[in-house]
Order: sequence, then structure tokens, then C-alpha cells
Amino acid sequence: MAENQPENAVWWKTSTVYQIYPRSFADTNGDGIGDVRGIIDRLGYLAHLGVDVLWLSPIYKSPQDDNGYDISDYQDIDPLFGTLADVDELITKAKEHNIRIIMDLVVNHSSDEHPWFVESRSSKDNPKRDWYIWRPAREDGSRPNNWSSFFSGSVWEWDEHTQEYFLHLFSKKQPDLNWENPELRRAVYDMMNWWLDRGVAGFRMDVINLISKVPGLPDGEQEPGHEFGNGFPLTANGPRLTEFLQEMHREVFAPRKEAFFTVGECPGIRAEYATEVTNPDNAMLDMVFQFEHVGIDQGNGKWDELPFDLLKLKESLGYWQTQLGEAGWNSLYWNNHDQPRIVSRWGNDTEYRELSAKLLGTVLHFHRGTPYVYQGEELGMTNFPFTDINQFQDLETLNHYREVVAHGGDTAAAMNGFRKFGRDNARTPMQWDGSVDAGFSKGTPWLAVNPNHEHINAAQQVGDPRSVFHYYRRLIALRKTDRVMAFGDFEMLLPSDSQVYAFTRTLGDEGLLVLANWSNEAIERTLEFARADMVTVMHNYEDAPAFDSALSLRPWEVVVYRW
Ligand code: ISL
Ligand code: CA
Repeated sequence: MAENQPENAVWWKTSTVYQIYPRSFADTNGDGIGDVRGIIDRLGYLAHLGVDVLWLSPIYKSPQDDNGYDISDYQDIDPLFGTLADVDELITKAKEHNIRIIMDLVVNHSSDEHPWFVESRSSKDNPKRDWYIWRPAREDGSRPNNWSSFFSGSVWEWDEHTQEYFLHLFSKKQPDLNWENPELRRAVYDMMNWWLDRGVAGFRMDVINLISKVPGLPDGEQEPGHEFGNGFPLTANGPRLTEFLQEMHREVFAPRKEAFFTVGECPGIRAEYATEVTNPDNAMLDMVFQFEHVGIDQGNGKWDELPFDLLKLKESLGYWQTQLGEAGWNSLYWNNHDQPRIVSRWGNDTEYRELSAKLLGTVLHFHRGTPYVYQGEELGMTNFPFTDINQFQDLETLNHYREVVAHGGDTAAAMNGFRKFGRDNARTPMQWDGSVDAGFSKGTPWLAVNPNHEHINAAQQVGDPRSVFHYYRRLIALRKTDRVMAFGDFEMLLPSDSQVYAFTRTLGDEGLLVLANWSNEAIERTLEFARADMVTVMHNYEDAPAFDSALSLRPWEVVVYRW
């Protein structure tokens, strides 16, 4: 383990990060959209929960094509969310609660309405032409390559004015920045320094492993009958990524004395490279978000549902625990604004909602790494009961639906995929109380509130010591004081058991044993693990069973013991 770092550099190893999707958190001016003042108003709630860091999804100036992941000014706040003065106030007031703020850094692409792109597209000899990725058509007039965009269609958009295509891995309103250009990189580092000088504690870096494109942008593999090829495996983790991340570290983070941390979103990163990236000796990033475990129930593309298989989950998370055990550091998450709600996905969101929410929280938080809680996860919020395509707002969902319709595909199957995996499941408003619109807004929320807010809400749970909220409070508090939970070695037990998730954490002669029944049935097992000195640390049923190697667990029961 990387204990070679000074203690003050590792504050984030005993921290819990809370992700806020500002648009859906708390609306103070009745326009139906959450805002920065709404976050300020709820700092007391967040301090009570005990989180150390808030990651804010983008609040910068943006046309909101992808809810702010399309930025037109990196150094200003969109009036939808408030002002720079509001953010300064948030930073100051959060600090009074010992909470740090980190910003979402979206620099794989900008908005097409960013002045940089407006200039870049104005002429072929504009000084900023090379800040984006422009290519002529191929000899036969076709697009420069066959890649499909993450949000459907081609990655290439034709520009009439200059008669060239520009690259966009995401929507056509999100042109990719050209990291090969040193002036562009300089502008990004200046902007990052400006935010750090303002008092933010670091960044979550959006798709940062896509910034170094594969040279020559060759065609991707194309399945027969498919209109596009897959460029993603070619262009993720590109050849200059290490160099760019090290340069960024040198230009932005290395000269600073104050505490900060970085987490890079890295779809398609492998554990070997993630170890390199998060090894402090290599001066790149503190942590990455990897996607392996959240892909285990998706087959051919994200809409293709495979049955949940606990063995696959254990194999994946166990592997990352071991791989990043010595030198790197893991980030731990079930949820974010792109993923469906975890109790609906892998728990039981009906009969065992509270028990399974607590089990999921326990299993995740007792792994080694820094845990992330996505707004509402601490209440056991669920997916939304979508019945109609018109209830969705997310461009990923709507674009895919249009494509299915255009190809005469199966719209009912597509709807099932959206219900299961659609990003709007995570984006319905935070459920503050049981009143109309859940206390989120006095106006009409931009996305409907889940009808179950009448019984799943913060007001009810804050007042109930047995709630999911209070259970999360205990998990978050424990990480700050329990060195075994934060730093102990991880070992998976019962690796081929398809119902039980069991593991130990050990540090010196202390240890933790986590036993979780990930199923609707009571189970009995014999554990090859015996100690007389076991004390119960956490449990999700009222009465905690004393440790016994003849293990018997009720549905969705989890118990943690210490020796
Ligand atoms: O959401 C996904 C699965 O459908 C991912 O493919 C996701 O698009 C990918 O992880 C990148 O996500 C990030 O960048 C996107 C933005 O839409 C997401 O919200 C953001 O988290 C483009 O900026
Ligand atoms: Ca508002």
C-alpha cells in the first residue's frame, strides 16, 4: 500500500465523496431546476450525513445539450444555476462544515457554442482551427472514418462553411478538443489553476482517458449489417495519455501545497494501466473511475440486459482490489448520474428495499478505496417507473429511440432497456420530503419526481435512527476513524458462492469480516473461519447475530465483525 505518502497528502483516503447533480438537487427560485443556492441551503444535511467532499456535476455556462457536459465558458456559471459569487459562497460555507468542493472538468470536448469552437470553425487558417479535430472527406466523399458516436450516429459532422468534418465522440454539440495542440493544453491548465486559486479542492475529470486520440484515426471494427464501426476501443487510453496527465500534474498540481485530489473518469481502462495512473510515483491522477463492474449486466451495448451474476461482480471487484492494492488506489461506486439506481439494479427495490440498500452500502464501503455516494443513494432511492418515451429527457435515450424507430427496430425492447439502464433514472429530483414535488421545487420540476417520494424521503429518514440515511452516516463516520476499513488488505472469501458476498480486511493483527446474503432467501453455510474474539460492528437487521462459523443469514442480511 502507498503508505510512503505523507499523511497530509492522503486525506482523501479516509474521506467519502458525495456527488451532486445540481440540476436535480434543490431548486430555490421555482424554475424547476436545482441551483447553487439550493446546495448552500442543504449544507447542514450534507454535514449531518458526514461527507467530506462534494463533487458537483457541471454548472458552467452551457447550452445544456447534455445537461452541462457541453461547456461554452469554463470560467463562468450558467445563470440557470446561479453566479460565480454563489459558488464562492458555497466554497466558503462548505469549508465551515469541513467540506471541500471539487468541480467536474470536461475537457475532452467543449460546447460548439464555446468561443474557441466558434473561432475554430470560422476559417481554415484561424489560429484556433487546430484546437479541434478537423478532417476533409475521404477521396470518395465519405466521412473520415466509420466511428459511431456514444450518443448514436457518426462522430463526424460536416461543416458547410469550411467544407470539412469535425470530430465529436459525444453529441454534435460537443466537438472534441485537440490535445495534440500545446496552446490548447496551456489554456486548459490555466483554467484549472484559476479554479484551484478560487478554492476548489480538485477535479473529477470527464472521460479523461479519451483525450489522446489514436494516430491516423483508423476505422474501427464494424459488425456485418451495422452502419458504423466501433472506434472506442481504439481511441480510449491513447498513446500520449500518460504524457498529457503528467504534464497536467506538473503544470497544475505539483506546485501546490494545499490539499486537493483528482479522479479521472476512464471508461475502458484496464486494471494494469489504472494501477500505473494512480501510483503516486507516476504523478498522474489520485484515482480513476473504472467501468468494469457496472458493465457485468450489459451484453452487446449498454441497452442489452444480461441477468445479474454475483460471481461476475465478485470476480471483477475482487480483481481491482488486488490489482490496485499495492501501489494505486480505487474509487468505489455503485451510482452516478449515468447509472441506474443500485437498489433497483442489483438489490430488491420492493419487499427488501431498505435491507438491500444497507447491504449494498456496507459491501461497497468496506472495500479499500474512496467511496462515492450519489445524491439519494443514502435514502435508497429507486429507478423511476417510466412507461412512455415522452417521460425521458436524456439525449442518449432520445437519440437511441429515434435510431431504433428509423431502422424499424423493436421499440418495446428499447423501452425495456431505457427503464432498466436509462440515465434519467438517476436524474429524477432529490426526494427531500413527502410533499408535492418532494420539496425539491416550488415550480414544475424539469424531470418528474418519483411518486414513491411519499414514503422514501430525507425528512422521514433523518428522523428515524433505523433508516438507510443513518446507516450511511455510520459507514461514512467509521471510515474516518477505522484504519482497518481505510487501509486494510482485502481478501475475498467464498469466491464461488453465487449468493454470499464475503471478505476480510486485515491490518496488523486487527481485522474486519463482512458477510452479506445477496438474495431474497435465507441461507446457511459453513465458514472455514473461526475466532473467539469477534465483535459486531455493523448489521442491517434489528438483532445482530453473534459470530458463528455455522453461518445463517436472513434475506439481504449483512453483518460486519471485528477482531
Ligand atoms: O453513460 C454512459 C453509458 O451510457 C457512458 O458511456 C458515458 O457516456 C461515459 O461514461 C462518459 O460520461 C461522461 O461524459 C459524457 C456525459 O454525457 C456523461 O454524463 C459523463 O459522465 C459526455 O460528456
Ligand atoms: Ca432554480
